[in-house]
Amino acid sequence: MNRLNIIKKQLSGNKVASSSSNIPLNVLVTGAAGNIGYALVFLIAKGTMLGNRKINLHLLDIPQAEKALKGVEMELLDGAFPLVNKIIATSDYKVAFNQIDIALLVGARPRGPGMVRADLLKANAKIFVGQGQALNKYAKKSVKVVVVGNPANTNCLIAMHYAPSIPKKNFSALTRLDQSRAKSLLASKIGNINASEIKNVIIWGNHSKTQYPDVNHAYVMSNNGRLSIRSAINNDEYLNTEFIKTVQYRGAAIIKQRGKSSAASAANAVVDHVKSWVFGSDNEIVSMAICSDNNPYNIPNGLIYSFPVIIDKDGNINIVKNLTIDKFSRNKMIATANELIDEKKQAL
Ligand code: NAX
Repeated sequence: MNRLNIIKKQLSGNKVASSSSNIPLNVLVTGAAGNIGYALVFLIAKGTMLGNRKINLHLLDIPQAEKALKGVEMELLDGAFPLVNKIIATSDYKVAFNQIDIALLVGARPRGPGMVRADLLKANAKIFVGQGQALNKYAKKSVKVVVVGNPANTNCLIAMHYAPSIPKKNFSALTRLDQSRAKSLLASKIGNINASEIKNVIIWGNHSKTQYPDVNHAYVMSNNGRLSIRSAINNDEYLNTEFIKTVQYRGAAIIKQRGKSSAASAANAVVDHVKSWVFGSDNEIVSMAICSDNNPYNIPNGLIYSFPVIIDKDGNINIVKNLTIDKFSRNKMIATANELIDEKKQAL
């Protein structure tokens, strides 16, 4: 055996014994050269999303963004991340979607000058038809899909529609950022507690200004056990008006301050969403927009609608049943469903 072969043998002997958890997961990030993509890929590379699992990062952007995408790839390489097995930066769907385990569909067309919402819906519908077809053709059938690009719920619906070979339960859109925003706002209103101590806040419906952040089932732990958020805050007028509006308009408020839309907080929410889906939500209610077929709250079928869910350790998503819904909540849940029905009519 020559010296090179001896070294190779020694090196392979040093590798961790192969087990399913050492097979790298293929993670796709679309719009990887964009605002959110730039924050997200480094969180993933560091292991924040999938723990110790090795990953192959598939980075997709449009040909016009190839130069910037190359820069992101170079920085990822410069991070020398131990968990990153391979980086594929491309504008080719066939390469990007090949055998992926997780699809983070962040890239979308922003609203341009003179564009009305209907134009935006149509422009993005085209993108998500293509990405749905690519999922159908090239991804693993077990792929977990998270749509972030707006209008996220309807884009997700389109992708799901064009990927009939992948189970509907594998599709989701992000409302975790809205949930985190709501928790943080409640924590600062109560004072002296951390947002993570607020449990079971629900986001119903669309990731838009019609979303309904619902605190009726939320609580915080006190010395005497669970204290409902309504008791802790003791101001229903605030909770039924200003609180809801602040969460609904938080995205716009960030744009006003930064001159750009939320990026790091959105990336953080994507990580939380996937983490809950892969490792379970630890019996806590979290919100994610999923297919509304046969849901227990009489929301029309055929939408991607944000529900309260609990996810078990095997990644099964279960909508939390039997929550009491008062008239105020019901009206808000219907209003946001109606917006989704309208978007669906325009986009499909
Ligand atoms: P940027 O405009 O910074 O980046 C978007 C990236 O997507 C660009 O690099 C662009 O070239 C790329 N892209 C466009 N079409 C593509 C295609 N067909 N395939 C692959 N890549 C494509 O936007 P950014 O701030 O990163 O936001 C991305 C999307 O997330 C937007 O639609 C935004 O509205 C949405 N958001 C969704 C949130 C949610 O909670 N669901 C919150 C944050 C954010 O507003």
